[in-house]
Amino acid sequence: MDSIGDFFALANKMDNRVNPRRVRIYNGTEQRPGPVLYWMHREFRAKDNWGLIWARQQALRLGTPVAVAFCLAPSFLGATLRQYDFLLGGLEETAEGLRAANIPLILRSGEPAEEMLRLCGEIRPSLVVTDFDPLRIKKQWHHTLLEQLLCPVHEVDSRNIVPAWIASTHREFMARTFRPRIHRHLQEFLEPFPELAPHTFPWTPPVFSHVLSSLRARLRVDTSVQPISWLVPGEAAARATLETFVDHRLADYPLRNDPNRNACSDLSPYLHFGMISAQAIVLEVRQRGLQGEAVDGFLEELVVRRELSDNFCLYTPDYDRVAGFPEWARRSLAQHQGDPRPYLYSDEQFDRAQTHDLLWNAAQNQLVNSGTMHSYLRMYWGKKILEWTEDPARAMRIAIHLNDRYALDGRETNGYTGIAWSIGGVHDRGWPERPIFGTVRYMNEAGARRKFDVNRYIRTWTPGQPSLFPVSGDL
Ligand code: FO1
Repeated sequence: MDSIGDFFALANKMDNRVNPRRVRIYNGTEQRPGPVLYWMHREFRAKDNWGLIWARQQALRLGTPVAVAFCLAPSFLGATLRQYDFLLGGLEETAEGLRAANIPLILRSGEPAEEMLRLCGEIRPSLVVTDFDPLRIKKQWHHTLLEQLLCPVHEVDSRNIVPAWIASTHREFMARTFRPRIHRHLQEFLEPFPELAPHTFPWTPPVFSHVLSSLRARLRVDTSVQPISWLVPGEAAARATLETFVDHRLADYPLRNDPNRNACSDLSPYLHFGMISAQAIVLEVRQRGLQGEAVDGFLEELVVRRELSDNFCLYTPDYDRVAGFPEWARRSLAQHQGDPRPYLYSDEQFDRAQTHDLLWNAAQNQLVNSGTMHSYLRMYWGKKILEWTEDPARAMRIAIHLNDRYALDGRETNGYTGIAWSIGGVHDRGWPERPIFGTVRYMNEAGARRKFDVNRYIRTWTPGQPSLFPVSGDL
């Protein structure tokens, strides 16, 4: 087999239920004997995982064993015990799902790309399959691997229904232009997942792996942000949350802009850690024959907006900086750089929810105490940080820091994109010009009061008030 075309022809010939257009091939197609290794670093699930299904199929074709590897990074973009606790809390279940398919989960710890190279030196794989992830740090991991690995590396997009490189070959500036691209490709890519059948060739190569309990002991992260207790991590809990949402809350989804109603899906942390597949969620909703405005709104968020976030981070290297804003917003914010700022707050005052604005403080308290924040309030919260800092660069730094530190779903393309929308008008249009914001959309409490009972939300999320929501620790 000497060409990519031959490779795909062969892949198509075998009972290939993974669309090869979900796979990007690096390091050629040269394959020596050896096991297949799937490095799982974005999609922490055994079920409905295209990268895993592809890796197993390649191992079947090669007649070799296949294993999955997870490497615990000593630190990861400011993640605290809260996020690591959730991630590790789901891993045991995934390990069980893999074991049932005769596929070991190899646990390592250290700098992930370096540690994966060490593992490859031990097992000498014929092929490494890895998760697509457009974040800068992941591109570095991927580059390190490609620099030193001799065997082919297959990158599989298991996050998006329509692979990011298929949905668009460039940065999209509005959901309006991106939406038709997604809908055009759904026919091809919104297909059911094959079951993960037990693998024929048992894993024999001797290889070192931590036991999961010892991984926790290896954490060197900030433990002052406590784990949350209101959401159970793992694939089964993710599916149960989906069932509950679809059965009882999807109908209320149009009310999602009311932070006092628990109308959100609570699926965002599971989607962030890949404990559930967005494609599986869409298939579930479709299978139930659910339709209407609520379903359309939910699917718009789950598919178009999330895949637009991957598009933004994939094609905008500065996705977490002012340089990533659209030109009109960057220019307008710069023109208003000198505008007087009636309020300016320090990092600590933001972190401790000590601003003059009770609504903003309540939103910050919800983030700190529950690890999540209602999507409407995330917009308000980000825009006020722009208003109360001396420049957009500092606003971006603070918003990203607080979101990554406290949110269960921080460090996610969706998060970076949402913050860039709030502060820098990404995927938004220009609005009537005003101080500080320029033509970036403005939001204020009066607008919030037209949407929901602000006083009730403030009571819920202000220390000392009887809280209606389950929170970890004291308010
Ligand atoms: N991915 C890893 O491969 N190893 C880690 O130790 C790790 C820690 C981690 C902590 C918090 C967090 O939000 C993400 C973390 N990730 C880790 C990456 C992560 O799974 C993905 O990058 C996200 O799911 C983004 O999709």
